[in-house]
Amino acid sequence: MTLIKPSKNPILSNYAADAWSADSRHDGLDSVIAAIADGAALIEEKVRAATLADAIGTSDEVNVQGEIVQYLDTAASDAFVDTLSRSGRVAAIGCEEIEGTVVVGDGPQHNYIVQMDPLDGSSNIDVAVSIGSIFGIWRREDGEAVNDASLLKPGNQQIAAAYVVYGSSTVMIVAVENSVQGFTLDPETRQFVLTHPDLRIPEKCSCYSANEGNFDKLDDSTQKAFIELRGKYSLRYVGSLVADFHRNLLKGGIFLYPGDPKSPNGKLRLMYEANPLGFIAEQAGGAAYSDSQRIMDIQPEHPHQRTPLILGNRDVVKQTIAIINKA
Ligand code: P6P
Repeated sequence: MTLIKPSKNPILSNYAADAWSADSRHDGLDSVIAAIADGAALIEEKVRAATLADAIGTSDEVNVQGEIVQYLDTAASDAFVDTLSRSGRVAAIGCEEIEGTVVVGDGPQHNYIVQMDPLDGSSNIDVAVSIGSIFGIWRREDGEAVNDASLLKPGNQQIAAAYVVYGSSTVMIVAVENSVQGFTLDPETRQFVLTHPDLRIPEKCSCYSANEGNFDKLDDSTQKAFIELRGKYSLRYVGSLVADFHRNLLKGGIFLYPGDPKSPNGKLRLMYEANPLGFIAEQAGGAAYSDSQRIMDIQPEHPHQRTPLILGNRDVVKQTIAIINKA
C-alpha cells in the first residue's frame, strides 16, 4: 500500500526556479539550494542506516558509536562540500568540520559564499534523536577576492539561509527576505515537496527551550530570566539545536543558550548556527539576539567564534534580553 499520495505541491527545484530566479539578487540561488537538497537526501539515507550499520558491522569505521558519529560528521561535510562545489555558483565554503576556508572558485558565476554546520547534534544519532544541517548564504560581489575574509561577513549581509531537520520526517526550511518555506522529503521520489508554505512564528509563545542543568552556572540576571520563563511556558528541550528551533518555529517558542561567567560566549557558533537561524527567525517575524545585541549585527572576528543565542518569538526574546541586561 502506498502511504503517500503523489503531492500536487511543487517540488523544491520547481519552486526555487519560479520564486527566486525573477530577482537578480538571487541569480543562481536555486542551484545552491538544489545542492543543499541533494546533499541532504544523501545524508538522510546515511543517518538512517548508521545504527543499523553498527548493528550488523558492515565495515570497520562504523563498529563503535563514537566512530559512527565521526564518520557521519565527516561524510556530511564531504557530501555538502561536493554538491555545493559542483553547483558552479559557490565561491567559498565555511564549515564547522573544517578549520580553514574552502576556496571553490572566483569566476564571474561564483556568486555565493556558504557557511554550514553539516551535521549538528550528531551525538544524538545513537539514541535516534533528531539532528540537522544548517546553512547561511551570502552574496560574493562581482570581482570580490575569495579568501579567509569571505567568511567574516556579518549575518545582516546574508541573502538566504536554510536548515534540514532529520526527524520523524526530513524537512528542509529555506528563507530569503520576507519568505520562509518548508519542504518535506518524499522517501519514495527522494524529492523535497512544498509542505509548509509562508511560515511565520505563531504569535503565542508555547514553550522555552534551554538546558536547565546549567542553571546554577548562570549569573543572577540570567537566572531571573529563566525563572520568569519557567512561570509562563512549558520546557521543551531536545538538546539538538535544529530540532528545538524547528519546533519553536512551527509552534511558537524561544530557545536560549546564554553565556555564563565561565563561558561568556556560550556554546553555539555565530557564523553557521546563530546567523542562519537568526536570519530564518527574523524572516518568520521572530528575533535573534546574543545576550546584548541583534545576532546578525555582530561583526565576526573568527569563522568559528561562539556566541550566546536567544531566538524565537520576538516579544519574549526582547523581554528575556531586558531581564538579562538588568544589572
Ligand atoms: P547541551 C549539540 O551538541 C549542540 O551543539 C546543539 O545542537 C544543541 O542545541 C546544544 O549543543 C546542546 O548543548 O550543553 O545542552 O548538551
